[in-house]
Amino acid sequence: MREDVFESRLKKVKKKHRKVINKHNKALFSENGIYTRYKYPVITRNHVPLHWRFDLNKETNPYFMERIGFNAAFNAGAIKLNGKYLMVVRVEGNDRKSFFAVAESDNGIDGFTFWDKPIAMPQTDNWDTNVYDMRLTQHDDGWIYGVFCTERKDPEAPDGDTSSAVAAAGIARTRDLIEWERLPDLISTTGQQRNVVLFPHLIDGKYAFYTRPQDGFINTGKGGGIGFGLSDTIEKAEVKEEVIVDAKTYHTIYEVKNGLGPAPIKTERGWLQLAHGVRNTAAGLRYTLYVFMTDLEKPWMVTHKPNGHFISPLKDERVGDVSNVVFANGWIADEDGKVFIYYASSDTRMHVATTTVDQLVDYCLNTPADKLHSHLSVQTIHELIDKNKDFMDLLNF
Ligand code: M1P
Repeated sequence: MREDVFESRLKKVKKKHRKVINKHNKALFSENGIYTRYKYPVITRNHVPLHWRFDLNKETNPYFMERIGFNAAFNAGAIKLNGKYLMVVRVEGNDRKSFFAVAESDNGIDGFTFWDKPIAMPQTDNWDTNVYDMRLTQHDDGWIYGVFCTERKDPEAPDGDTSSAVAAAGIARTRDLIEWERLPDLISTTGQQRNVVLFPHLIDGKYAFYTRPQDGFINTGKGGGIGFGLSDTIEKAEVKEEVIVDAKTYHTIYEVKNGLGPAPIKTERGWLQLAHGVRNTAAGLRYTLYVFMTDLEKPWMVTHKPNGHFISPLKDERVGDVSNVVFANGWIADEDGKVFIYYASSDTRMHVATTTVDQLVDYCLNTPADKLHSHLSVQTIHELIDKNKDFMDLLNF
């Protein structure tokens, strides 16, 4: 009897898993023409390898029950290495601890499979309680850096407060995403840090970080938005001064807070930047993605900023562990100019959207900016209508 249970469950679980991994993705028609969404998520918790979940020994697991459960697979950093599209995924166990694991695909849009084991991240003297949202940077110094959020219980929390936490930027480096060297966390004088991204080049001989200073763990408080600062060294990184690159702003999609996504993509016109913006609603916080461009020489100066969101949660993406959220900390620009944007929906699963560097540059240069008032939004629409007046025949059927 027991033998039957083990074997039949193993067979069914294997079949289901294979179906998930082998699912062919399908490009959807792009209504906005800016990027293409895909039908299926690229990574979900169902992609987690079976040997991470099940004890495969019939003697010790006669009912073939799951021993370790996984809740979500999201907020992945991304990089192309040796011709493979790689995501460093935030995998979250049922125990609410997240960790990093590499998933690989040949074409960037389907067939993502996890490497054999999750990353064993070395610890500093102050152990991480939880780690997440790694941004990968292929730096000029030859290392691949992973900058991520390390979260620990707030040592100042009053007795009985088992929730207050402190967020800081953890830093580790690698050449192959397998062996990692852990460096001390970023020291910043502006409070807690999340969404920290290492810029790929030295500036004035210093390491440069995009930051997101915040007074508290959830609320950014006086932390004004996406910041930028320099550090003399990476081995003991410290940002003594931060300038605000992109401020949170009243009645925009980044009214409550914002944070940079992946390391920027260099183009002839400037650095392409992908970020998330957060606003409050009666249904809770809403996270959307936006794109802007910064100056080539002064990557802390915004040169072009299209209005509103670039990607917002749609259909199934809207529901998950933390609903109404899209978040991105990974993208890959191929040699031919194709861009793969890896975004997570509702803190649950990973998706891809594809576009090109040219399209993103065009989007930045030619999408009107947010003029921050309804009547000015109407004025912008009127301008487009006027510009179109000699071309209206094109809309006839
Ligand atoms: O739950 C939505 C996101 O919330 C945080 O982002 P931020 O620091 O900008 O508020 C992060 O915990 C992120 O992982 C999460 O997806």
